[in-house]
Amino acid sequence: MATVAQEVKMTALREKLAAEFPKKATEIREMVKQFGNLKISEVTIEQAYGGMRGVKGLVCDTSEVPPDKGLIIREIPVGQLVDKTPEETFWLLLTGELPTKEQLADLDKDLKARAKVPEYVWKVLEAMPKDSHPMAMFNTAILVMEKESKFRLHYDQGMPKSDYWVWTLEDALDIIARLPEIAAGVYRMRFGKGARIASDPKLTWSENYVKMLGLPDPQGKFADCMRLYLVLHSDHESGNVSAHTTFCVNSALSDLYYSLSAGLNGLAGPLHGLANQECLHWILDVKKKFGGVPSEEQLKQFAWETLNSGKVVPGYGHAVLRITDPRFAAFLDWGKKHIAQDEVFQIVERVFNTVPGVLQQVQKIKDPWPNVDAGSGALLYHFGLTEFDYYTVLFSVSRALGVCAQAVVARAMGWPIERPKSVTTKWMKSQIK
Ligand code: NMX
Ligand code: MLT
Repeated sequence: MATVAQEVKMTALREKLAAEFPKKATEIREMVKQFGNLKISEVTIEQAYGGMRGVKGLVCDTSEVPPDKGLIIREIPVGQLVDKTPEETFWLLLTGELPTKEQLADLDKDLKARAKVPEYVWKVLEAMPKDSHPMAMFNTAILVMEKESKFRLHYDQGMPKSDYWVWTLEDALDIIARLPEIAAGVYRMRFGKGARIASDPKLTWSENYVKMLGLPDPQGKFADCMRLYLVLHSDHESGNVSAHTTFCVNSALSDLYYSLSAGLNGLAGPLHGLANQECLHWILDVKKKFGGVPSEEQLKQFAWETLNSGKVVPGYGHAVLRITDPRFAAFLDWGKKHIAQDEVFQIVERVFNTVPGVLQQVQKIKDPWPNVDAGSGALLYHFGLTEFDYYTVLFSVSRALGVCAQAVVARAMGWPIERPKSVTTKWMKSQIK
């Protein structure tokens, strides 16, 4: 069998990781050996039945989400990353540092060399029912490419455990490089937008995604909005459904094609990533009902109507956060700068000024503040991306950066298959007695 050194080109990214990962793995091994018995969390009956909320039982080094601060990627608050590109963010997630100009250029070149989507992917998508959800199409495309997995190929050939991360990184780069073309292809196919548009080698990863979507963008503002969008959604530590599912499936050494598509199937749920499409629906319902931007009083009433009909107000609340999500704040800032006169955006602003006051009156709601999904749809809508069903695909393209980085780190650290212990309700009762 050929060695990794013979088979894989030594890019700047792999060189950096190859230098860092062994040190980090040794450091963690030593810590576990010395302090492995130290307690870091306890679990109550309420937590066991309540979605494990607040239980510290996972490790994620790519990012953290303190409830009173929001997303911090490798010690940089997300609010300080709003001028970065998704590629820079991916490098940061993996290595803990922002790339130099040369390192970034090397990553850009590497991604471009891997970007071609196999022809059979389009055939599979074309064979799907015309009214398939774009998320079902997108995730099918990722899964159908599983035969390309270099991790599986080398696992079957008996690669040593020390090579797991290298082939996971190879799969991650192959997948990430192709996601813009796949996502844009799904958009054009699903919504009858005409033939696919070719990428342009002179553009960046996210600029190409925008180009291939084919929406008019004469001043490049939509491209800038998407750059920000793809940075903001990239990671949110590892307890959220999409990250945790990807991590769990990957821990069985299912390759990234299997594990990423599994994680993104979780993102397709309305309590997770699909909330962005639900949220814009809610905002447009407001606009329709009141014929434009409503008064705060009208909005309060509308929010109560939603709550009293047993529905959630989409885009508000969070399992971890207890403040306005800094990702929402970043979108709001961007919108104020670029599309302040847009009516839909103005409704988003008014909702932000009104709805938390309503939700604060509902005792059971722990976080009345907006999350990442509360404002993004209004920006997309402004630029003519009006097909709500597609919004979670955009979230997926971005989330792939974080969950793929998490998988590479996990394989480099040699973490085992995930297998927490479950108990029965009878056992719970026996503890009470
Ligand atoms: N509107 C109405 N009810 C809410 C809301 C809301 N925005 N947020 C929480 N609640 C309810 C929640 O349904 C639960 O009710 P019940 O006990 O009857 O089931 C109760 O308040 C307690 O929930 P929390 O402990 O505050 O929240 P939890 O951690 O369980 O759930 C979310 C977090 C995000 C799922 C929840 O706040 C929600 O459903 N929000 C609206 C949907 C949304 O915006 N999701 C996107 C999350 C971000 N993302 O991109 O993934
Ligand atoms: C996310 O970005 O994954 C969401 O905010 C949900 C979460 O963190 O639980």
